[in-house]
Amino acid sequence: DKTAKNVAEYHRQLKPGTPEFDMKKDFIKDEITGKVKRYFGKTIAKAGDMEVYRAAALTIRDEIMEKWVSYQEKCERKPQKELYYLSFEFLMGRAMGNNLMNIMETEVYKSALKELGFSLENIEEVETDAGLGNGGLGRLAACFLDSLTNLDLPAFGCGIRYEYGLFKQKIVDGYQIEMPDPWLQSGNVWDIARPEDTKEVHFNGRIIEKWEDGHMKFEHVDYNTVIAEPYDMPITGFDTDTVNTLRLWKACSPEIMNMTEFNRGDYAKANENKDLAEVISKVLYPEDNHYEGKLLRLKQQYFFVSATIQWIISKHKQKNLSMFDIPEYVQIHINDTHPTIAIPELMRLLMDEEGMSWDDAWSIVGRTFAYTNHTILCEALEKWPMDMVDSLLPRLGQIIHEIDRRQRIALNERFPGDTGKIEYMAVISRGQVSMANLCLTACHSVNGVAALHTEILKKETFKDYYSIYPYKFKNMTNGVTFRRWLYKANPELSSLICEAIGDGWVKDYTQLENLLPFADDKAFRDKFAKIKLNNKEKLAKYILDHNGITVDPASLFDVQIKRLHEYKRQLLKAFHIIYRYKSITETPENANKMPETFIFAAKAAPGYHMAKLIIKFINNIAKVVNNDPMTKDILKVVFIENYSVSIAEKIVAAANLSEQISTASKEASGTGNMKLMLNGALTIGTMDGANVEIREQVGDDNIFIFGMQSDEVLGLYSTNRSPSPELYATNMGIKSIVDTLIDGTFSGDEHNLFYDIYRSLVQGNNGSFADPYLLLPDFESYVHTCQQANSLYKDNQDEWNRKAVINTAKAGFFSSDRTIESYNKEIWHLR
Ligand code: T68
Repeated sequence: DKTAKNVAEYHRQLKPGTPEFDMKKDFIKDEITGKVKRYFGKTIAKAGDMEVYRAAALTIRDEIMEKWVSYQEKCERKPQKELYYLSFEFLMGRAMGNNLMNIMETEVYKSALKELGFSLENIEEVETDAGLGNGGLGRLAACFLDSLTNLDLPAFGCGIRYEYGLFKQKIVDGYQIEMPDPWLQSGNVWDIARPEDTKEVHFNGRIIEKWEDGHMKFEHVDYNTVIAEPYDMPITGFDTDTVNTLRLWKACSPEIMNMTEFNRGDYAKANENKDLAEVISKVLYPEDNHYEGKLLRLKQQYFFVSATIQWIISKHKQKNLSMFDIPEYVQIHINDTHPTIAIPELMRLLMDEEGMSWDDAWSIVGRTFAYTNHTILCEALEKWPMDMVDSLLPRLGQIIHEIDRRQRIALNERFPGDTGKIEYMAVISRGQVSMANLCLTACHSVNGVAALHTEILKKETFKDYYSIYPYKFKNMTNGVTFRRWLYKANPELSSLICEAIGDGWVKDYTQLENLLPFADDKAFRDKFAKIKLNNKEKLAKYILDHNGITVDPASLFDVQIKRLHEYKRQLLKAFHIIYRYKSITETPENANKMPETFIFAAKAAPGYHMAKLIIKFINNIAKVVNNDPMTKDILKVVFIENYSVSIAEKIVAAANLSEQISTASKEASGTGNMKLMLNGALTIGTMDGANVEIREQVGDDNIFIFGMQSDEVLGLYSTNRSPSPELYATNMGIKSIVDTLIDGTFSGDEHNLFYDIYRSLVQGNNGSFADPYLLLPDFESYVHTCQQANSLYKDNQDEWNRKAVINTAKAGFFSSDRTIESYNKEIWHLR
């Protein structure tokens, strides 16, 4: 009986030592051996890891396909409301291990591969990460797909199938070098082309308006066509038959090549148009929390959004449902403003293709779309020049102008004569369209990603909109999937937790708190600590292999892993390391000699000068500190290159201290903070983003909080006077640290190497606010708090371990399952 339920039950019972296990193992061995032969023309004895990876992945895929097809059929039989999560980025990482975990066959594949002479661990390492995202925003989308599936909610992720993901980072002589990431080059086992769902996307051209049957008709002519080809990837859930879909669109040219040019012998010209179309899905923009009005980026946005909305409408029609019922069957979520152009695109299709009136279309749009904001940094707010929109997307330009016109009338009624406010809130102002304002106007829901962030949106960034539409604003604190970030990334700790409280927590995050009493159990704490040590030993080996640096697994592993951004303040951590270095070398008799390993991993946007300079600074500090005979056995500084999902999985399990030290108010939420807490790291952090809620969960005694609060920071900015130049001039401790930027301590002969960092801190660049991220005002409080953490680790490891267990036990709230439950309850109302 192969009903879906029985298949799941069967996998659950697949225990080593049973006849079912052995049968399954033999079946897997046959499948892999057969595939290696059929696809690669080799015997298993001659196959390499790559071939075995592909054969194993295809075998796993076959199993998933069965479930995927049944699930799709089930959804087609009984139409229900579905979610479309539109995101410019999906940072999925590796799929094989995650899928094996989800179908509960890790053990049987491990034995099968072992008997064939391969190790599952090595085979998993062969897979390239799907790195189609920059950082938090893209990884959040990936965690959400996992949770949607685990909660059995019908959902589609929709985005772009970039040919090149986020660049690979190499560190050469301390500098970041970017290399392309051709992740599809050796073929992607996990996605399936769906040519039958191909869509056309039209750019440029002009609109002809004409009266027909008493209606104005808008005809788009002289446009350029790009073909959107969808590729679907199955999204499996843990111990469930639900399999959702990630649909990524690839851009193709409608013409194979220009035959006239080809026949003339001009091969370059023959391919010109083709290349122009295909460049759209070529590469992911590598900037996070930063916006630049590049035409190609707008093309990318419209490309995937138009294809997606066309597809949603055609599916809706196939179900024989009325267009007026769209909001009852479809929710479209916009992950930050990048897919906002979906709003006028749905207006266009409803009016121009389906013949609806403006008011009807606007009402449907307003009940279908919801928007998440991920940042309050002004440099990240998207504003497109209206003339660029008008020329690239002439019909959408008209629609946006009309949205703006109508909204201005409404605003004028509400705030008569307040032109300043109206201009600030307008969809189009000063020749630019504000994507955030378009979302705030059109969507039925707007949310921030942590409590503090949502409050700032309501009180500052979007306060005028909040005054009109208070009911639209919601807080949805971020979360991470426990499957990938604990169960898979930290198998030893997971087993220990399962021994203590059973395995229900893997799917039901509320059960993790049952671990809390074990914080008071000495034997449990010792086991917990032993596992942390084992994980640190593994990471130490990785560091030795990749950086050639020996680190002591018994030292405190102090970890800061995230994108490199000035507001995240990796430089503040660097200053603390310099402080420690100076005290050991200058006053060795009084200095704290507790061994510490400082681990950084971070990519900087290729065009972000300051961020790249900070990477070089950290690497230069590492060189000095790691080799100075006075410090080399106490302090180690390690910069792990090419930070990515799969590298994060190795680091989180091994961290003792989690650095979450952004300038208060700047980090919308953070999610690395949650992954590290979940794995039993203590947080040292500011009252920023979700740190505030981590503190609420664990209590003041189980977290290290320091620095200015967000209202103090915002207050300081509003005075327009930076305290830092004076602090530098009057505080000798601070001065001596800052001066290492210019006195050659870490720059050898290149005297001016770090001058730009120095200037930005003590003078400001061209009269701007000096030290805009307030490192100097927070420095002493930070050093003091680092010392507290340090002393606790040195003097009372058992107490440290108790706090670590409490952190894991209290992480339940930060499961993305909780986040998705709350989105569903308050925004989407699926099922
Ligand atoms: C992050 N944002 C927030 N943006 O910085 C982080 N931006 O606090 C939050 O936890 C996370 O989102 C999830 O909510 C980003 O990651 C980007 O990557 C990005 C990409 C393109 C353009 C702008």
